[in-house]
Amino acid sequence: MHIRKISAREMEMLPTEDQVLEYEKKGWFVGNFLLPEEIIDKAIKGAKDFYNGLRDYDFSEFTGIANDDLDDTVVIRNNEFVTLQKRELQALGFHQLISATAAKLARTDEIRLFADSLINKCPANAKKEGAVGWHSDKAYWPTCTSQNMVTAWIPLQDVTMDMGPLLYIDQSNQWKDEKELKSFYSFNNQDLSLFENYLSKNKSNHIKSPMVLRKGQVSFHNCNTIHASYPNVSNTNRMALAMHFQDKSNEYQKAFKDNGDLIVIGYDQICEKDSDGNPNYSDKKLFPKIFKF
Ligand SMILES: O=C(O)CCC(=O)C(=O)O
Repeated sequence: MHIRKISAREMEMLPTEDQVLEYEKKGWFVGNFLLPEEIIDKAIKGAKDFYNGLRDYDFSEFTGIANDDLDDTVVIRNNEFVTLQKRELQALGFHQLISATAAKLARTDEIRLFADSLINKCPANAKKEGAVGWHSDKAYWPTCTSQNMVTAWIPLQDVTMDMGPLLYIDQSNQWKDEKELKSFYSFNNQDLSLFENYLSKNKSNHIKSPMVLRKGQVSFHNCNTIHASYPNVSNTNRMALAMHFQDKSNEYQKAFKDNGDLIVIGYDQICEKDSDGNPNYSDKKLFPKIFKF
């Protein structure tokens, strides 16, 4: 894959040292740039074509990854590795300003893809479903050695409060060793109040920050930052592309369940294996290098 060098003008839009320090404290950051509208409009068309079954690149192994079909009864549609399937989504997700910002925040000089997720949150149904449950991304990736992986959340339209914006808990990246919290995590859990009651009792000063963003803005979060989103109670779809990035140092490590079983995450099932038979998180096909300073 050809990696375009970042221009001097783009360099000026990357986070400053003070902003990186603030991100390390708070766990999230909104980029200093606004993406060109044209790239997002093309990505919207690409997403619609993707939902209609069109693909630009071969990607045929879906074991263990989200690959939802259009289903009128389900309010959230989640599809992973769409940037390796559709050209316009790749142009957006691999945009240099996004990956360079992630590199700065992770204090690395190289970024590899780890996964991506195209999420279409339709207007909530009568049961008011459509929440994304509280979780940290790292809780899903115990097989990663890095604590500095970064997710970029790229809305494909303005996101207002009624559309169920991504919601961060400030400084929750610093709670990464509190095992009790993990029992609440689940992307698919529709009941956000259970964890919120826990927070009221145990973290009474916590601050929730909703990502009410304009089209073109991008928010970034550390893999340990706890986040969720409420149902979309507006009348329009809320579409977003989440890009999960590895810093250069990230490698596979063996991780085990409480009962001693080996944890195998979805991506482990479809990536290349190293000479010991372990997942290779530098697999050039599934986890391509997309940025280098
Ligand atoms: O779009 C959402 O509501 C969820 C996104 C998410 O979980 C993520 O960006 O890590």
